[in-house]
Amino acid sequence: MFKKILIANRGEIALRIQRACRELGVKAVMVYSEADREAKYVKLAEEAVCIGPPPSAQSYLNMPAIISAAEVTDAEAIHPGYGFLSENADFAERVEKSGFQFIGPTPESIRLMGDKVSAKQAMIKAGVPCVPGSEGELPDDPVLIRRLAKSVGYPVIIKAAGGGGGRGMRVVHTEAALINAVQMTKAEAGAAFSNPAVYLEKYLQNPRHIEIQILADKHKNAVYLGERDCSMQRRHQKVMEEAPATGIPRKVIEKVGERCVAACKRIGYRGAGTFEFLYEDGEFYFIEMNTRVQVEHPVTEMISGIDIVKTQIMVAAGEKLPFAQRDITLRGHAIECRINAEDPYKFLPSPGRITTWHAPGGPGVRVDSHVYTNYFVPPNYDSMIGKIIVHGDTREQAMARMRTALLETVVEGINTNIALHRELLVDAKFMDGGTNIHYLEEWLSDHKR
Ligand code: MV4
Repeated sequence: MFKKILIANRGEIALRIQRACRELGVKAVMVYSEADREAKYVKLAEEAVCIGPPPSAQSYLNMPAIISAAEVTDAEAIHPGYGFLSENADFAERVEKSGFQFIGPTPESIRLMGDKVSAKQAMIKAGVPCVPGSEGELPDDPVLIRRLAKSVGYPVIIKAAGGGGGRGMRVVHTEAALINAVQMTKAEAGAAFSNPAVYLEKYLQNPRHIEIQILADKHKNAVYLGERDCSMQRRHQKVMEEAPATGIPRKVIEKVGERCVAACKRIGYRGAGTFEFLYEDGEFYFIEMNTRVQVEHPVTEMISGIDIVKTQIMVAAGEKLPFAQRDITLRGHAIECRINAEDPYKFLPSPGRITTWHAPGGPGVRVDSHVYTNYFVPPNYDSMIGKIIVHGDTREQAMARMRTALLETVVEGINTNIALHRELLVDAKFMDGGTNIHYLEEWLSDHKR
């Protein structure tokens, strides 16, 4: 095992990784920007290094500053968390060239999955079900594009190879709009991602967003830890996640989970990863893979009893996965509410000083947050200030526990989206389960104020 690792992130995930290090007996070096100097996880760290001024570009995205911090503190490995440099293949490469272990997959795997065209091609080869569409990048010939779209059937969606997470895509409903949409998407993709390549898929109109969590080691072992339903989202920002997904037969999950594991083995994937799928009419369709730990990983930890962050560190150190697929049993139901410093209905960021922070507790309640009374939420970063995660024997019990947890939570001094969560947890359709990716946005437009 490593003696010391550097945590190249901030906020709740920096604290989450620090906790995993303490449990493993690994020393953790925190890095922080000038905006995060007073954060408790920085103060409580055995070692911390300032890597620059508040803007991310000069701190949490500053590769030389982060690698220098690892050098001066004699860290052996770097954990990137999520966001920032976590899915930057060039960073992973520079980390390894500098002699450190990147806690995550190889730069080649990150690159393969970062290009959505090569990711999809790899998945097709590995037998993972994908959305029908172009086999690779779209050709230039309008005749070929029209022929393809017609054979797939309208509506279709044009997506940038360099996009992902909702960036660089356009839905097309008619042949008349097709070629212009392709041109526009290519131009935007060229400007935004320096890669004008686009691909085409059938547009699924009412899918759910279901993702499969996997863990893999350096010895060709891989497992899946079931699924998460992340359909409750607004503008590609997830709001609430849960596991298991209501109404999807276990046999169907097992089949797609086994496909994901096979894909991991085929591409030599290692570390934690998530296969994102759209699920419609009983079928799974792969859309993207995330090559990092995700915000919503605690939902899976709660139903599996497996510490995903600890496992990431263990497999990066070369250890074998300490469990096989048959050892993994999923129990009960978990729900996560992301707590954001924002106006609950206008969604404008609400940074500033938290004058009261009272966290919930009780059976099956977990709070992953770095904030505290008198903490100042800096305006420079993402507005998420923490997550409340609950576990119960059933979905009903989990929802009841979440209602209690949200009732107990007190945040004063800034606005948060807690009121939105409270309303969603008594919404009849949400309570029935199985709502799709459009449900929250439709609900918001029906509940305008
Ligand atoms: C789609 C789709 C429908 N059909 N692809 C959006 C984010 C990116 N990961 C892929 N996205 C979508 N791809 C096909 N073929 C609908 C979406 C989509 C979406 C997906 C997951 C979660 C929320 C979403 C919100 C709008 C659109």
